[in-house]
Amino acid sequence: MAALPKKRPQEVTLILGKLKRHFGKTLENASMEHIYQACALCVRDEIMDRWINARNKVDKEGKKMVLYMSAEFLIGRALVNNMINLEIFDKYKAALDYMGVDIHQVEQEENDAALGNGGLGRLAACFLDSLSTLNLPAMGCGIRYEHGLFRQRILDGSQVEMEDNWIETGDVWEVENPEEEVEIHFGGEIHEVWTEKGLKIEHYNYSSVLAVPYDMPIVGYNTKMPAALRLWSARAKNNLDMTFFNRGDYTRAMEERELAEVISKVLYPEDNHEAGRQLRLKQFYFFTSATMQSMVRRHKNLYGDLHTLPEYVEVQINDTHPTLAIPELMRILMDEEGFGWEEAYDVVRRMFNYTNHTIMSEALECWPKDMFRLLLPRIYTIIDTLNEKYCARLWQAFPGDFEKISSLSIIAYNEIRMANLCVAVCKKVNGVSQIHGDILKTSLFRDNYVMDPEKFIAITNGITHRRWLAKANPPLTKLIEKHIGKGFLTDYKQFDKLEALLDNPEFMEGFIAAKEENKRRLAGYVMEKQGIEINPHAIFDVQAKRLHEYKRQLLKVLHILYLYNKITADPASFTQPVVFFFAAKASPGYVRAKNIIRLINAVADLVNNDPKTKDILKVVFIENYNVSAAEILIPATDFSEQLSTAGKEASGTGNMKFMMNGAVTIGTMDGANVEICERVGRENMFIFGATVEEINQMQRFNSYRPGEYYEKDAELRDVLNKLIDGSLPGVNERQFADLYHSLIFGDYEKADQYYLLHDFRSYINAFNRAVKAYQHPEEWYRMAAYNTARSGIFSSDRTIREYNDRIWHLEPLKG
Ligand code: CR1
Repeated sequence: MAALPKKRPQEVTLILGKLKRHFGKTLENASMEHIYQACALCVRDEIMDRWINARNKVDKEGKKMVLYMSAEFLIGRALVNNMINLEIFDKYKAALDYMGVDIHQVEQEENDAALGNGGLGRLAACFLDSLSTLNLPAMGCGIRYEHGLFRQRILDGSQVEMEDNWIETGDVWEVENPEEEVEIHFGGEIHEVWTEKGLKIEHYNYSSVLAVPYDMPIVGYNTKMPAALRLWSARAKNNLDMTFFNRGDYTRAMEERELAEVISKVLYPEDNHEAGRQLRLKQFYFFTSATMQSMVRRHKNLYGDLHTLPEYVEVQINDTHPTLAIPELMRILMDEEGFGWEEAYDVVRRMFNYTNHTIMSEALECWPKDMFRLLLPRIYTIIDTLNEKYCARLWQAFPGDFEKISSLSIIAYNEIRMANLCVAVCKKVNGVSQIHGDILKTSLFRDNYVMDPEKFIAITNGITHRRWLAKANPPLTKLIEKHIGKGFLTDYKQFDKLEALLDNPEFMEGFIAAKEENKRRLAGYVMEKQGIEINPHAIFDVQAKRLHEYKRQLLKVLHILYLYNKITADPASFTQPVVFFFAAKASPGYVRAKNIIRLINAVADLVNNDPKTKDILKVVFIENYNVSAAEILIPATDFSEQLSTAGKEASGTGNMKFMMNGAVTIGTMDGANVEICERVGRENMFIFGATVEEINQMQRFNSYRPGEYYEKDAELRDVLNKLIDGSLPGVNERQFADLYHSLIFGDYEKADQYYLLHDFRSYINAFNRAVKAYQHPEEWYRMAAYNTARSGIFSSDRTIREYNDRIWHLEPLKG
């Protein structure tokens, strides 16, 4: 049948109008980037009315709101996500089709807004989506880094970092609000002066930087209440110093500006690691001070009396990075608003809540006291007083126990410990999975828990199923909608309805077809971006996350070498084709992590080119893992690799994304894997490795001897020797000597700190069980679909509901 002449969709006129007015272009001479910009402007128009309306309502009705403060927001692309949430995707797709333009090509013009490192930043982004979808009044507060997380290239097998420029295509979503700028003060001296009203603190000789807010709308699904993401950008007070300019010293004339603006130039690329550098401290004070100042200004305008702040604002601190908001609000209330200490403290203690995301000691933020005092003299004295008063309380709880008091105090050994400050002041402290919450109570904050048991709670992380299912996995989403309708998009409990469909052949066929389509899409992506051909019928085994020793990408590498040894010795011993995908960025200063990337690529070279293995094993390192790559990788996955050493991964959120997209987990009893296991049962995932208790035991008795595994297990020994015997192509023999030594002997630290050799056999066993299960397609896909069906609870809508019920108590905005 000949296609009927299509009616011209109305959106065509809108897009063409933007092209003309904003860029002076017609469709014929517009670039793909122009078309992206034009579409984004159209979508923005659709958001603005709702956005303004919602904000006015919150103010008028005097609603309480949450400030979600975070140094990181890992947003990704906005265009298609916004279209889906506004339910206008189909219309725009039809309009672009009509114009002969592929919407997915348009989508790719947008650079990811990668203002975060990994799980912590992505969690913040998912939370904003859920807050908006649930119509809860919220604002995300962070830094407008000009350059987000570096782009990664792999050259000769090694990671090379390149500059990110998200703003080039991201600025279409932001609204600059220069009239709301505030001034931030660094350095200088403070003096106490007696006035008629008593003691007053004055701050002299400081240097000033301006903070200018840029607001970005965050559109939840079918929301009445788009949230705002407010990102602060640093600007100099004076663009040019005219004294120097007039003398002809143009470089000096520009200096102040350069020094000021460096504050919001670039995101620190460290995940789960604290660098303790001065610029980072500046960044944190910069955005926390700006946020507190603008919060106070708004409250005064709307309600007048600052004593009522806690009735209108909850502050959630995403890890310790925004902790300085606490002493900063004390400063504003006392030094600028005339509050006394107790009066100010009473406001502050009722507003702040802290989420802990890690127990890794290298990630717990501590600042050198002298550096801190020089940069933030007034904030220092406030923290000092907080510490004094807190120590007095500790003394009552643990009289005479100096050791305990000094371990709990905020300042000790010339360091300021941010986690202790948060625990001392905040009204709730939460872990991010049940097991992590328990570890906080029994180890990291054990003594605080004894003092304030009701303060400590656990709220398991979640992911927004709009981005991670509806956007990332169109074929599966369509299938689900066909069978249970669209209700699940705003009601995660409806995932449960899928369980009944596991016996429905039509649903199951659709499920398999969706997985196959997603695998072909990933194969196309890998071919296009990296020129690598992969077999879409192989098992897709994926480990995608930041590169960290505790996440144990190295364990996966050892396993691949094990399979390689097996197959080259006896080709009949393993015949199931598997593609092993790795996707990971390493912090540029983390030498061992970068060397693991080098190793992955060397192993890829080895197995992908050996005629004995190349049709069975394939190793693919996905370059530049980011939100957009994850959206393609995750829906195509069969085996979700979650291999962290038990007790180390606070939650993990990738694990939830994979599960929801019908991958089956191979994992340790760590973080949220434990809860995935509770949801699907041990028979629907592949658990391996030491448990937290077993590891604690080995640590307590100092009984772990990795060398013994090396000696007793000949296959393991053959694998480890491959690292240093010259088998790996393209590197010299010393390249991986450090990794080899760290596992068997250790040097500065203990050998094999992350228990790879301990868990090696147990892992192989779990992997083999998974392969066996995969070879029975009917049972396999049932298991995969069951994982999807049971994943609803990991929606961040559930998580946000819990934060709201247990901490914030906000009321949703109504129609
Ligand atoms: C944890 O390592 C967790 C995310 C989000 C990370 C990860 O297990 O899923 O936070 N922690 O809660 C982190 O980045 C600085 O700490």
